[in-house]
Amino acid sequence: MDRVSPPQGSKPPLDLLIAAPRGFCAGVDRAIRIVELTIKKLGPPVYVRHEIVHNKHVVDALKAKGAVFVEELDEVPDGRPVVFSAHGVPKAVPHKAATRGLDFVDATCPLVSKVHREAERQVAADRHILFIGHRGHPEVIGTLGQVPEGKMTLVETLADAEAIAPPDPDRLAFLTQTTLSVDDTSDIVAALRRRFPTIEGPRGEDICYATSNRQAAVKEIAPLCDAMLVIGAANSSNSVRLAEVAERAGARAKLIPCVEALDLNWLAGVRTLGITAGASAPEALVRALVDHLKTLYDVCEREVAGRLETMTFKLPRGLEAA
Ligand code: 10G
Ligand code: SF4
Repeated sequence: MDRVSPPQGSKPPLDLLIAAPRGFCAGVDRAIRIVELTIKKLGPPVYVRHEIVHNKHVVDALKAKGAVFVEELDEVPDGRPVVFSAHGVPKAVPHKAATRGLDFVDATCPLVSKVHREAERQVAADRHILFIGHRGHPEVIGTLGQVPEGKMTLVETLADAEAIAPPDPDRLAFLTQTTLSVDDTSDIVAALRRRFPTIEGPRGEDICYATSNRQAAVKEIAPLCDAMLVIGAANSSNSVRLAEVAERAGARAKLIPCVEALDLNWLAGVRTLGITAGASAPEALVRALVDHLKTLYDVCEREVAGRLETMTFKLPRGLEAA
């Protein structure tokens, strides 16, 4: 959809190229719905282990509806329900919740759960797993925690892939975090396949449709822009990757959580500005940014449509009719 704003007098001109797809993915949509429906079904407070998705605005909106966010299960009182975040959790977490008799709902994205099941399958087939991801990220902690200790080794960089010395080089598999840089991951996978020709793994990697579509959309518009703004949180892996992709594609780029964090000096000399949003950033934040820019500039706004997204995920059983 193309939208052109009328000229607005003496304000300086600013062309906006707004990437599509951007913002919420199907896994984020589903995770937020799960918290809302659990509150509706069981009443507040409903505890959520870790930010349901990495966005303060989403978290605050759910807090207002009766969600209480904690980092560890120990902070959940007996008798109250708990939702696990979209990023997934180590196996020990639902196990501990069950031992305590807690009512828990798993909001792990089905595409992350798919990687979890593949990890189990590869270990059952006696393969050691090389897991490509960023140390300390909750999705990485969750996936590492699907198999017994010592069965999976984290590979963070191309240098790691070149240096790693696995126990049996002929019984290997690789898996990846879902929100990585498509280009960096492809280099790492190529190095692993070159060094370990019998390694098993997905055809490309486990980067999800939403991550790769948002990166592709940024690659389309960044070369046409003087600068690019990415709406998303600093702890949002997929959002951080979007700013990196924009920089590499030739646009000065900045990740900001919301319009209030925008430093107007940063826009000095910018005639064409690209805008996108990470998979956990609500569209309202994009609209607030565009609306603010319209008060300062004579804005000509155009959405540049990339790959069409139609993905939706089913809700967990018991919540569909809540
Ligand atoms: O990009 P990350 O993994 O940091 O998460 P997010 O909450 O910012 O976005 C949604 C993506 C996930 C839930 C990870 S699969
Ligand atoms: Fe699922 Fe991808 Fe969204 Fe993560 S970014 S929640 S894997 S759809």
